[in-house]
Amino acid sequence: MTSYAKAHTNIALIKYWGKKDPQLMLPMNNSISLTLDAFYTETWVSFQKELTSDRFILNETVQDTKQSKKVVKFLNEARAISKTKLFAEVKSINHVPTAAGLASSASGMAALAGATSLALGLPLDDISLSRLARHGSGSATRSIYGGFSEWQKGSDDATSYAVPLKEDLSDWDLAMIFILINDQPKKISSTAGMAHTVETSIFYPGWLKAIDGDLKDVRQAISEKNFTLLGETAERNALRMHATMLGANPPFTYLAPGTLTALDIVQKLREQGILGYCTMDAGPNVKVLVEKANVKTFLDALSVTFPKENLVVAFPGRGIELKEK
Ligand code: 2P0
Repeated sequence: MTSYAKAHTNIALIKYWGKKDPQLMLPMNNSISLTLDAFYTETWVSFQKELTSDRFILNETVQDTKQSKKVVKFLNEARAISKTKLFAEVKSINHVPTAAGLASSASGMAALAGATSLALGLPLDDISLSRLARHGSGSATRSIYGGFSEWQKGSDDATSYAVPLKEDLSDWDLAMIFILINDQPKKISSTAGMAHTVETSIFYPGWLKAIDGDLKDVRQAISEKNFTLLGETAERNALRMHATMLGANPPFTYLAPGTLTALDIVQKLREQGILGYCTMDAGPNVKVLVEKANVKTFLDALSVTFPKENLVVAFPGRGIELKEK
C-alpha cells in the first residue's frame, strides 16, 4: 500500500525567523502565512519489509545520501513515534517552475508528514499533522491549511503547531505575484541564516520587540478583510526581518539589486493609488500581495523590467490532501 499527500506552499506575511529550540524546532515567534495554489508537492510513501535503507526519489531522480538527509532524519523521527523499524520509499514531485529559485521545504515537508502519517497509521487530525511537519521544516506547519494560518510558537513539542485563521477566501479576491529574480541556490540556507542572526544580530531584540504588534495588526486585517492594513504590515515585517541580517556579525543579505528594483516599481504604483505590497524570504525573489482586479496592471508594469516568464501569478490555495493508493 502506498500513501499519497499533496500540499501547497505558503508565503509568510509575518515571518518565522529564529529558533528557540533547534532540536524540537520551536520558533522564537509566531508567524502567519497565506497558502498558495501555484506551487505544490506531491509525495508517495510506502514502508516495505524488503528495503534495507530509505530511498528518496525527487522529480524521478534517485537522491544520494546528502540529498536525502532531511527526509531520512524526518523518517527516523516518524519511526520512533510509531515504533516501526521498516524503511520507506519516498517519491516526491515538486511542482515548482524549474529555475524558480523558490524554497519547497514548506510544501515538501508538509506532504511528507501527511503521507508518512497515513502510511504508519499515525493521527491524521490537522494539529497532529502540523506538529509532525514541524519536525521536517518550520514553515511546513502552516502548509497543512488552506488560506491564512498562524503557527503558534508554543513552549514544547505538544504545543507548537499551526491553526487556521481563515481557510475559505472565496469572499476575498487576493492574489500574489511572484517575481523570480534569481535561480541560483542560496549561499546561506535559511536554517543557518536564522541561527546566525539570532546569535549575532544587534537588531534581533528589536525584531522580537515589534513582533506582537505586527501579529496583532495582521490578525485584525484578516478578520476585517482590510487589504491595506494586511499589506502594510506584511511589507514592514519582511523588511524588519531582512534588517536583522544587516545587523548580524558578519552581516549578510539575501536581497539582490533586482529585489530593490521590484520594491521601487511597487512603491511607484502605490503612489498612483494602485495598491500592492512586497514580501521577501530567504532569497532575492519578491512576492507582491495584490487584489485580483489589479493583477494585470501589476504584470504590465513589472514586465517592462522583468521577463514575462519570471512573473508567476498565484491565488489562495487549499490545505493538505491525503489518499491511500
Ligand atoms: C517563513 N522562512 O516564515 C520564513 C521567512 C524564510 C524566511 O520558514 O530551518 O525551511 O527548516 O525550519 O522553514 C524558511 O525556513 O526552515 C522559512 P527550517 P524553513 O516562511
